[in-house]
Amino acid sequence: MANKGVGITITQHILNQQRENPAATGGFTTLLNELIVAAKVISREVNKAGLVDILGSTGRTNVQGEQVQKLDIFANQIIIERMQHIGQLCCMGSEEDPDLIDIPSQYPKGDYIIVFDPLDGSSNIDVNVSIGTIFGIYKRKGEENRIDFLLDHVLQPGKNQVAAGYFIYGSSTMMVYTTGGGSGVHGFTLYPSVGEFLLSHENIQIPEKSKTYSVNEGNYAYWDEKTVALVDYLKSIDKVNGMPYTSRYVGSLVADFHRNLLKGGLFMYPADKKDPKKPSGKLRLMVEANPLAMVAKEAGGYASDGTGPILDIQPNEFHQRVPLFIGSRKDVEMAEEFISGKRGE
Ligand code: P6P
Repeated sequence: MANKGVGITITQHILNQQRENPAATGGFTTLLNELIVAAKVISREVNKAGLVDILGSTGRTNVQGEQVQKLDIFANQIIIERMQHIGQLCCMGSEEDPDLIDIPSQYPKGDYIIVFDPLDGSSNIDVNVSIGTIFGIYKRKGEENRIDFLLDHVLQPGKNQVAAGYFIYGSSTMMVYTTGGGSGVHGFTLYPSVGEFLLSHENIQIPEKSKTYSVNEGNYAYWDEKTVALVDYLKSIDKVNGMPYTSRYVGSLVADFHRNLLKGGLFMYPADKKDPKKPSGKLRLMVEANPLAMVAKEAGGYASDGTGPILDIQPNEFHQRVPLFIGSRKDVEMAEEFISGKRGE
């Protein structure tokens, strides 16, 4: 049997999407392709992290006050380096940087904005648990170029994203992304021998109801009574509604989200009283909740802050945190009923 082709590459898939958009200029294709180059480089470093001296922390802390792992810095720098020269961005926002990142003056600016968490779940690097890069892409709201005036263009509701997705560095490296508008959610697996992401999960649809919940129950004592009631219900015996659910929690958002996207599940990071400085929980609206909420919605799922759609939230600051309930649509709607007080078994 003659060797068949390599199947559909991510480059081919993006070009096909570009051809379906008469207004497309190719700029978006350039942006995604360079982001993919960054992810390939990050994947290579993550996969050899155990072999070279890039494990362990740098002793620094990031804007979130978290210990920064060397790979965090590396991933952040690689993405910035790959993005800044393409002439498609007016600025960038990273979970690792307190302020917006400008485009160096030697490069032209463009109409897009990319926000990203360069290496989410980095505390799992040393124990070989899957980690990921999360990204969301917006268009600026006008011709403004000066970084001092671009924050207003960045702080847009997640429903304005023109694309969103993630890379997961695990037993294999995958890219999952959507360009919204019913275009679907598609997954690509990196074939190291080819050096390309090949289509492996076309048009991913998340089951509308699941039997799995993901939450860090170590925070139980810090939750409010509505969150306690929800989680207690998920663990109760209610055969009619499929309870108790099984519990799966990796502690790496991309790993937990990806499992639930493919198999169904309810991921939660509720508000808690653990840290008075973080009353809305740990996860960030712009670089974690919004991109994954777009993916979830396009795959038939849903994402809520417990009272309404994540994608409708008007951000007030770039690093703001938000309670997150995301995954199978009916499960998230049930969580909303508990958190909004409409229901409390
Ligand atoms: P906790 C990893 O540090 C992260 O930002 C997400 O990837 C993950 O979902 C969450 O924190 C885990 O937080 O408090 O359960 O350890």
